[in-house]
Amino acid sequence: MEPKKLREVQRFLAENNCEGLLLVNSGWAKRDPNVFYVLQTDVENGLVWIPRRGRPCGVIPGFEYVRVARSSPIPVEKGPRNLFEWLKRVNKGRVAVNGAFFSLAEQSQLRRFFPGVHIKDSGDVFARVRLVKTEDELEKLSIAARLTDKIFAGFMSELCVDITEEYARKKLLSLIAEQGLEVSFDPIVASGANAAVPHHHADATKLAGFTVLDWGVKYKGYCSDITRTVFVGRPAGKDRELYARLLRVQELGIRESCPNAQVVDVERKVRKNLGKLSKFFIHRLGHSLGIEVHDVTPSSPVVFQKNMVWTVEPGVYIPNKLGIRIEDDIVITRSRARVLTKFPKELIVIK
Ligand SMILES: [Mn+2]
Repeated sequence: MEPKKLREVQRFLAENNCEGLLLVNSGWAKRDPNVFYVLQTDVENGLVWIPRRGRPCGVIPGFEYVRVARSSPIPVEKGPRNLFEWLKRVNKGRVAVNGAFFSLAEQSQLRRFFPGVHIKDSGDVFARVRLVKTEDELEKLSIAARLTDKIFAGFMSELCVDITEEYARKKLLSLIAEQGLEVSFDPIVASGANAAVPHHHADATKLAGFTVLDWGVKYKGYCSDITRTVFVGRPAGKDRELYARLLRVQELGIRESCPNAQVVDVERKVRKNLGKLSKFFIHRLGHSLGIEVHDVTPSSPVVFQKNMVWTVEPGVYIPNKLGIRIEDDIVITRSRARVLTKFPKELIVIK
């Protein structure tokens, strides 16, 4: 954890009179991304303890200890059978936890060792810390984007008429695996009327008409997220116009994303420019990007700042008819937005 980020967490602990902040992973299905953020590796089970003063520490079960200790940027210790017992050494009564990932079952385990413990929700602390990326994170995110561009070029050349969404999705998955990468989420391939459903699950539908391809990879735990919409078949003039309109608006969204701009204001401008089509734009303009593909953000309105990484992804979804979405990943610099995903955006027609 960068010293500046650590200080931000510790300031919260001091202000709230907590001994420290406890993060818990218990099982692959219940992992707090903040544990990855601190340890920079995935553990099935483990604790992270961030004391009010001093360095954070990882508490890892014996069988995982050697692997984690080798790569962790913070000191780690081999934990006892019940990891919570380790806390006896450090905790005196008031603990902050990440309420979004700390279960009632964990709460009762904690109370077994500390009957009178006072538990405080850390709320937005990590959301604020993770919002602005470090140089190291920016490098990983831009490599993820670069790899995405490269894979997309290969994927496009595999697309043709007469294949199904599911076939295209599997092809993409194999191209990602060939690069030794993992997906940042299950790729979306949505064609024709299916594309009107933003999170459509690929099925046996043959590609025809506007086809939304929305996917991303993880590089060292850091995500990319890109969407291009291609046309399979022969687009009519009005299809090309609709696509061009959305592309202009997407580029406007990128231009308007600069330091001190409110995210909601950028979205408002995009909607205004979509005019009557804005009623078919049924989701947010974008989201933060980091170790989660929809990275956690504070509950208060976000103002763009230098080194934030965001997506810009307006879409038009006409129910039972068509869907188009164009998405890039951007990083906010001192004066503007720099685009990380560089795959071309002119309408690709597949015949
Ligand atoms: Mn996205």
